[in-house]
Amino acid sequence: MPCRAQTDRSTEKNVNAMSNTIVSADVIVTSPSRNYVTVKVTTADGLVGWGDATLNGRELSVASYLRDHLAPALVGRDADRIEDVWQLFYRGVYWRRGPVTMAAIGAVDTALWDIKGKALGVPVYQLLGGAVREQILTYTHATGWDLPALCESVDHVLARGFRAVRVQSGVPGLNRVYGVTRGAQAYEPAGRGSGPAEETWDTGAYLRHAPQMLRAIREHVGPDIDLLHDVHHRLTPTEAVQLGKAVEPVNLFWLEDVTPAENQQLLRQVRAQTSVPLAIGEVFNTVWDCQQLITERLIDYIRTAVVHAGGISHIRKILNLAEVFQVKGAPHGPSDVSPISLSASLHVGLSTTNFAIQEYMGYDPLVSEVFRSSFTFRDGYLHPGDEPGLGVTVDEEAAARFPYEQAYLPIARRRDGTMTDW
Ligand code: GCO
Ligand code: MG
Repeated sequence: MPCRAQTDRSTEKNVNAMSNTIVSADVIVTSPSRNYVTVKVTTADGLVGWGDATLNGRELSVASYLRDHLAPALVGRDADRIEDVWQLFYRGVYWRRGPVTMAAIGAVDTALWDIKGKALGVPVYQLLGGAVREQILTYTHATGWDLPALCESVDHVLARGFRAVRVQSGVPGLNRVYGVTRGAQAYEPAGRGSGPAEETWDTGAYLRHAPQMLRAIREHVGPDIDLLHDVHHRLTPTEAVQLGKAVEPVNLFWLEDVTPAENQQLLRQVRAQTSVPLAIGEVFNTVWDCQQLITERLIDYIRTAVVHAGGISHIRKILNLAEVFQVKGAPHGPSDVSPISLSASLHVGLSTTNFAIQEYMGYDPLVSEVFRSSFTFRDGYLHPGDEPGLGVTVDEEAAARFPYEQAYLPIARRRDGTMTDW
């Protein structure tokens, strides 16, 4: 027998044979008020799918990962094989997980779901099993440097129809605080420029202030409004217990990111000692990052987002695991998650039983010049709309008018200069 390589023609890719063959995957980086990274996947018969790959402060790394590594391997593949493409980019790379990789995979996955919806003429939530609810409960942010400003901001949010509101305020003695603006403008943490802004952090000052602020806001809104608060990874488990106990009477919807969650077993202490509901997970990228928190029920809400946790396919796996343990989904939805990702989250939310609430920070008006979205907001609830696919299109000419601008998230130091978690 000749020792010669044989070509099995039946497994060769035939680009022209299938109309759903991917013919291009392009990356668009645009900055209508803030940076967004978008992937555009096109099939041979002209269907276009959009995916969000925005990783705040590290946008270009994901753009490069997509352009240099995923796009060339995507061309020629069958757009119908969403799960297989996901596995290809997850397992086939050997170097797994991490925010850059998973945002890039997530964008491709989202774009392929968009294409499948368009190919079949149905909204993506129909492909995910159909609606299990009529609309999706949502919360937005209220922010005020002092209590009167915060109360005013809360009133404004309630007047817009929200029934759930995240409240963040300034801390006496600190100049800048996560989630808080000094004026009426929306909070945007990423600062344009060539390096990160520095903030000073003082845990004692925060712990003295936060419980009274939350008590005052509960008094202001009465018992029927859902109140949430984001600690943004700042406390040790012991400090988290102190805060949790102090705010139990406020009856919060949740306390978010009380500790940096790398050491997940440390959350056991917090769970054992306070009944305050906990939400964690916006910086997680895979089901393996959430596994312990979910299976030990160390949290009540898992916060992973479509964009940062491997797309629609993977967030469904996370939420399905969470359902078994009575943990609910509550995806991250700041302005640095683009309307594509928000819309994808709404399709998941409409069709997933244990989906509790969607964060909806809203967008600068310039964002809607680039992203045309069909989702609607009414009386505190969102709906993704019924357009085939995800219901978001990108105006590429408008996107080109807003070139990328370098931007960084801030960093935080304690009063003695030590770097701490922002
Ligand atoms: C939230 C988040 C955000 C993040 C931001 C970082 O709960 O909405 O904590 O505000 O800080 O997305 O890019
Ligand atoms: Mg948060």
